[in-house]
Amino acid sequence: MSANVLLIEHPAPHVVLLRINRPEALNALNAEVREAINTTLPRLDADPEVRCVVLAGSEKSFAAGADIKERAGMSAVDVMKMSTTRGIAAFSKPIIAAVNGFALGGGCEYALQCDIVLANDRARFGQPEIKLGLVPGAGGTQRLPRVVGKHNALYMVLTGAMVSARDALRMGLVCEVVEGNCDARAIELATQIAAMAPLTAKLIKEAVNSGADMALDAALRLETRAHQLAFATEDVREGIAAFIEKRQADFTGH
Ligand code: CO8
Repeated sequence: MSANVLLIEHPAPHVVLLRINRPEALNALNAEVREAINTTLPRLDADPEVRCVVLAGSEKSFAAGADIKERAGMSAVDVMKMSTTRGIAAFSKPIIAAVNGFALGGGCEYALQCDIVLANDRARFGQPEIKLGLVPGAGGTQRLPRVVGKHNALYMVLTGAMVSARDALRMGLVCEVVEGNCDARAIELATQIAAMAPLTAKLIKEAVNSGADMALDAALRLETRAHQLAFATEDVREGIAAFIEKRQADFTGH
């Protein structure tokens, strides 16, 4: 595996920025990129110094989907043997997608697997698989409707049309649209999140993500347990003491 298809940057304390780096192919997600993401994220998950991750691409493209040239001629068995995309969805810490330019097919699905999605004003989101005769394979028929609703999702997956950043914002696929380039804003948000109590951030993320797949009653019980568990951390003492003493909390992750 060549080292540079996924650049690892450290733009702020406790923040790691992963940059997909195949600009010549609009950051198409070939096996090398997918493998790099799938092996790097578990390492960052286990590193207590890392509290928040930004996933970004290049100026023109976040990721233009699976590498179509690599998939040409593949059999169903070849596709079954390929590594899956659990990497992002299984990451337990907050992860922000900074989408500049294209987020298509697997690229849109990678953004959907992140917790917060920012876009620049030139971003284009789409699930063009149908134009290739393909069914989306990393959440386009499942996560997308849960985020934007059935009708917006079916519009995207059945037409393959690209939607603008503004339309993505309207649909709830994106939280914020930034003029120019959204990397700096993503790093700013990540820095803000990295200053919070990291174990609490994980509990909150788990409650939101796991709870979304449960009946409300069970999900509320999950939230109650997470709420109670947070009281076992030293960071809760620190957060409450900092409030009473009118100072900034210094969370240590304990
Ligand atoms: N795969 C391979 N190469 C690509 C891809 C891609 N997905 N997208 C762009 N490229 C390459 C082009 O072939 C071209 O290379 P070259 O110069 O060697 O010919 C280079 O990137 C630049 O692309 P264009 O010249 O086409 O640039 P344009 O600005 O004219 O067009 C588009 C940009 C509209 C984004 C266009 O490139 C395009 O339509 N790309 C394909 C988008 C697409 O269909 N994506 C879906 C792929 S299928 C998929 O994602 C299934 C997901 C299953 C799960 C996977 C989990 C990872």
